Amino acid sequence: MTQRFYVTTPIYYVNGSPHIGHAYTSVVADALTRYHRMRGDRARFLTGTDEHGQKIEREATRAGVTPQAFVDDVSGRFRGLWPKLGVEPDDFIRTTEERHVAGVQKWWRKVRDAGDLYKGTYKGLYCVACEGYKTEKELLPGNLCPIHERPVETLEEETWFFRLSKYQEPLLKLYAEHPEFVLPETRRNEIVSFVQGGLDDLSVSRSNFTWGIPVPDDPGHVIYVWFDALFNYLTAVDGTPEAEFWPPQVQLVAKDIVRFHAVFWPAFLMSAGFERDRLPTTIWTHGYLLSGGRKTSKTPGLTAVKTPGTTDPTRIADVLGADVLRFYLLREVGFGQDGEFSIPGVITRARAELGETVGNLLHRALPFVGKYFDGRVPYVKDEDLSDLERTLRTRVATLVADVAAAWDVLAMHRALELTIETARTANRYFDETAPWKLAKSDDRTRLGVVIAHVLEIVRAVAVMLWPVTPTKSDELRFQMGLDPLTAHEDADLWPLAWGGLAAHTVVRPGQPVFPKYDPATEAAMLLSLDVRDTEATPKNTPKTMSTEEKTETAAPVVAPVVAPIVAAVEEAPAAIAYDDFAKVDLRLGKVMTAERIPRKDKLLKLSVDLGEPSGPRTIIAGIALAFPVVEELVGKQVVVVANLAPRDFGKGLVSHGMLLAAGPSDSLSLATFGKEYPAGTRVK
Ligand code: ME8
Repeated sequence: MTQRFYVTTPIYYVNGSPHIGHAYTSVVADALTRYHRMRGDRARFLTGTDEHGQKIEREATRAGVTPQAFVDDVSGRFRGLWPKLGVEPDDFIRTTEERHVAGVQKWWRKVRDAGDLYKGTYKGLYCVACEGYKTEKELLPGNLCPIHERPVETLEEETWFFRLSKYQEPLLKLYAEHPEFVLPETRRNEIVSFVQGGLDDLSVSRSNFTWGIPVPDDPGHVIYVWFDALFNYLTAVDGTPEAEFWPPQVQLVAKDIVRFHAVFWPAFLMSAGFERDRLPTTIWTHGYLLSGGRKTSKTPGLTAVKTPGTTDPTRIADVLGADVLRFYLLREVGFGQDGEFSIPGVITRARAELGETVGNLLHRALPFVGKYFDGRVPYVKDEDLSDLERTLRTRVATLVADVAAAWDVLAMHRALELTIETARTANRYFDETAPWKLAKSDDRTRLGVVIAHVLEIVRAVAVMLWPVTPTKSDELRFQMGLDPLTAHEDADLWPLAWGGLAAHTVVRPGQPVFPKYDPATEAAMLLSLDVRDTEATPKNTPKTMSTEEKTETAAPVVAPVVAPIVAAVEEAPAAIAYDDFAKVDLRLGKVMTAERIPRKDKLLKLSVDLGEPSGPRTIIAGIALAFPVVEELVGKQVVVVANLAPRDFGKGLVSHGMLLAAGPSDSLSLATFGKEYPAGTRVK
C-alpha cells in the first residue's frame, strides 16, 4: 500500500560554501527518498537554506555587500551542488522567500494568540556561530562556545520570550509515549535529561540588528532565527497541519542541532495548536563527518589539520564520481556514529566493493552470454536446477529481505554491507560452479543455469544499490539489456521475487561500469584533491581469475591497488602472559550522568553503572576536550577497567575506574561495541 514519506534536511546557513558534511545529510535524505519511491511510496524531500540572523548579516558586512546579495550568492552554491551529487530534492526553500516569511508570521501570531509570547529583557550569553543562547555552565574555559570553540557574546536587550518552561511536562510525555520521536536512543537520553534539568523561557526576538523576519505588530524586533528557520519544514508544504505531506516522517539533523529540533521545535508546534499525531514522527540524529579528526566545518580553523584533502563535495564528485562518493558516505559511516571522511577511503571502498565485487560479477558473466547463448539471457527450466541453485535462491531471498529491513530502520551502512554480501554470494557460486569448465565440457544446460542465476543476482544487487548509486545501477541494468529503473507510486520494485531478468533478454556488454584505478591515475586523483601524506602501499589483494577463466572470458577484472594514508605505527609494548591480561577486569558500563569539573578543563566527572548492587561508580575521565556537549555521554555504553585501584584527584574527587578510549585528546572516541549488553557484562 502506498504510504506517504516526507523527509527533511536542516536548511543550511549561507555563511560559507557547502562542504562534505552538508553533502552527507543531503545524500542520506536523497537515498531515503529514492528507497521509498522505489517501494511505491509517495515521497517528498525538502532541503534549503537558512538565510537570516546576525551571523549572516555580519558575513555580508565583512564581504562588503548587502545581506540579500550575499545570501543569493551562497544559497545558489548550495542549490548548484545537489545535481552534481545526484541529489534531487522536490523543493528547495529559502527563508528569505515570501512564502516562508508570510508563513512564519502566521505561526508567530498563533503562538502569540495562545498566550505563549510575552515581552521582557534578555540578559545572557549568545554564540553567534550557533545562533544559540548559552549558559555559563556549558561553556569551555575562556568563555568559549562548546560547539564552535569561539568566544560567546553578552547580550542585554528587550525581547519577546516564548514560554518554553510551560512545555517541559508535555515534552517529557512526548518522549515517554513516543520513544521514536528522537532517535537513536542515546540522543533521546540526552534530550530527556536536558529537559528534566528544567527549561527556561526562550528569547525569540532580537532588536539589535535587522536582518530577519519582522515581528508582527512590533517593528523594532526581528524573529529569532531558529523560530524562523524551524518553521521552514511547515511553510514548504503549504503551511497547514492538514497539508498532504505533513507531518514529516524523518527529520535528519546532526547532533549539533538536535536540541533545537527535539525540544524547541515540538514546543513551538504544540503551542501553535498541533496535536501529537500532527508532530514530526522522528528527529533522526546522525554523527559528524570528521576531517583530520575534526568536524568538517565552514568556520575557518575547524577544518583539516593535516592534509587529508579537500572537503569540497563538488571537487570530490568531479574527480571520483557522484555515485562512488554517495556509496562511501552511506557505507563507511555507521548511521548515527561519527566517522572520519577519507578520500583514499572512497577509492578503496569503490574498488573493493563496487568494482571488484559487483562490477566484476557482471563482467565475469556477460562474456559467456555472448559466446554461448547468442547474446541472450539463457532460458532455465525448473527441472534443471540443482540443490546449489535452490540454496542460492533461498540465501539471496533472505539477504534481499534483510537489506530492506535495514533501510527501514535507517541502517544504511548495514543495508549496503548486505547488498555487497549478496554480490559476494554470487561470486562464490560462480567460483564454485566454474562456468569456464562447464563451457569446455559442452554442458550448455548447466552453463545456462549458472549464468542466468549470476545475472539475476546482479539485477537484484543493482536494484538494491539504486537509492545510493542510481547512475551506476542503471548502467549495470543497461548492460543486462534492462531499461533504467523508474519508480512509480504503488509499484514495489524491490527485488523480492526471483526472475526479474527475463530469459532471452538481449544483453549489451560494454566497458567496466565502475572506474579502474591504476596506481598512476589514482595518485593523480589524490593529488588533484589535495591529499598528500600518502604512501603507495598495497592494501587489498586484487581478485584474480584463474587462467582458465581468463582465457574463456577475457573480461577485465583485475583492479589495481589504492594508496591509503598509513597511520604512524607506534612501537609495540613488550609481550605479556595471558594470566597478566586476565588480571584486568574489563566491564561494560552505562554512563548515567556526566558533568564538567570547575577549573579542570580536561576532566569530566561521570557516574557509571556497572550493574553493581552498590550503585553507579564515580569515574573521573580525561575526556572533556572531546565532549564539549557533556550530555552526549549520557546513556552511552562504555568499557571500564573496573579493578583499577582508586585514584585521588584532590578536592574530594576520587576515580573508581578508567574508561577505554583512543585518539587525540580533543577528538578521542570511547571504546564501545556495536550492540548493547547489560551493565556489568565482562569484556573478554
Ligand atoms: O545548523 N558532519 O545550519 P548549518 C555531518 N541553519 N553533518 C554535518 C557536518 C559534519 N561535519 N557539518 C554540517 C544549521 N553538517 C541551521 C539549521 S534547520 C531548521 C537550521 C550538516 O549550515 C548536518 O546536517 O550549520 C548539520 O546538522 C547541518 O549540516 C548544520 O548545517
